[in-house]
Amino acid sequence: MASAMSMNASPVHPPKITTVKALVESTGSSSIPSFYNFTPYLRDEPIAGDAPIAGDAEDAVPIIDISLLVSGTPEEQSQIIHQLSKACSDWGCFMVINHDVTESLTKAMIASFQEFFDLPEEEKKEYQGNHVMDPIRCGTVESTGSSSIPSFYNFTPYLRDEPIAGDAPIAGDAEDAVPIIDISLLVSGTPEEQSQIIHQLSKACSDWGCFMVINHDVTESLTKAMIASFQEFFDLPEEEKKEYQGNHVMDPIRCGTGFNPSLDKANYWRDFLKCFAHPEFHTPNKPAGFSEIAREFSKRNREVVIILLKAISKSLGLEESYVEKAANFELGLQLLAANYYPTCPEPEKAIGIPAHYDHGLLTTLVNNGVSGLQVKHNEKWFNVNIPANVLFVQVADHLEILSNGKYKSIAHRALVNNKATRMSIALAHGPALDTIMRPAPELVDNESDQPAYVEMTYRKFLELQQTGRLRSKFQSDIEQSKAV
Ligand SMILES: O=C(O)CCC(=O)C(=O)O
Repeated sequence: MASAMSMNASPVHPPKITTVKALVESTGSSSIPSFYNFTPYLRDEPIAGDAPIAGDAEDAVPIIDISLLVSGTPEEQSQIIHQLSKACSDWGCFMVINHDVTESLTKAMIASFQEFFDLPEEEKKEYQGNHVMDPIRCGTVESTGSSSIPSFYNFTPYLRDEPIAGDAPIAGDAEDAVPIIDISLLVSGTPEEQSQIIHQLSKACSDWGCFMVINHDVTESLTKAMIASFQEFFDLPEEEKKEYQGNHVMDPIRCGTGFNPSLDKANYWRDFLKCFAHPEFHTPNKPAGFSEIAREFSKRNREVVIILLKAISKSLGLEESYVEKAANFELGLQLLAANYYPTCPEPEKAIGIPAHYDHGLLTTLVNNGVSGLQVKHNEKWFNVNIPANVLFVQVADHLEILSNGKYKSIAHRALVNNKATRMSIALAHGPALDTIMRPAPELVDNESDQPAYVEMTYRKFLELQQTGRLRSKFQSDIEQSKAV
């Protein structure tokens, strides 16, 4: 959803593949990705570019008329037997004509296989097999049951420069756990309860940059329906999803693979669908019912965020609607993004999304019960297991800017696994695109009078981020800005 943390090496542009079929259908490129390049390894003989076509030239592949073997005269039969002998000894192959495998049957077989290859990946998975003796076996680049991944998915040499905290504490279990905010007390608690939650929020935002929200109005059944709808979308045939492929951060509907395609140095083990949900609502018109569920899900999440932004304003010592007004939140950009991480045969080498910060004010996130999210806290990665009925909320860059660094956006990443497909749904709640965002003057240190961040519109921020022109955390490379 945002840019990677450190991108120093010069970018390579790996191909974006899900399957060979998807690769061929999606790139239409006239060359093949280098790791499909077979020549350096095994092809030690040149191909005769203009070799004769069977049946055209003297040296042609022999043709055997099998009907003469069945019902020809004895002379014809022995002539064919002689041709067969020559074909087998001279060529090792031949064409058979006038047989009983009818053209219509062959065409029907090809069409049926085509239909099989066009089935959603999920359905084909049922037939995946590893062993030569499996009676049915279907496979692709990533589903051959192979124990390794294509090299372009190998993330390790590029970006994973920090070890994963293998035995990091699980949120809610340990002392250092991600804070839990009971939002119902902000809405209908006593004044004491409200100020207690505001205090907890302040601590959560400044100590962690993330928290779990409980007792909110995004019901479990709505979340489940949203996850199921996204699953249906990802299961659509590649052809149908292609309609929504987009490259630009301002495309209101964008489906693709990877993280930031123009900057990615390795393939990321993640497909995504992103839709603008506010101020204008956009979603694909399939699968059936998707749009209605997405609208309700986005609206309910937005309501939660409005309650949180009011409390956060107060926690910063500002009046209740300060953040909403400063960000012109009424016209704020809300981005609904679903991430799809298939099982990965070498999860230790690949990554779903590299470490990054989100760009909005707050991000709300749920997943399908499969873990993979990690947040960075006190220089360690923590696994975040999001229980059903809980919204995981992350402080994003524009709350950091607005609070002049009092609250910092949180670094996070998504790991993959070899057991189960993971899906997460993130909603980025940002300022209005053309509103200039800057630190609240009330929060700028009067003595030094130094805002810690440059001012710019949210639109410009997104464009700079998309093109890799935000230096360090999010300081513009273009403007001569102040230090972060
Ligand atoms: O899948 C996740 O849990 C993280 C998703 C994420 O970081 C993003 O969408 O920006």
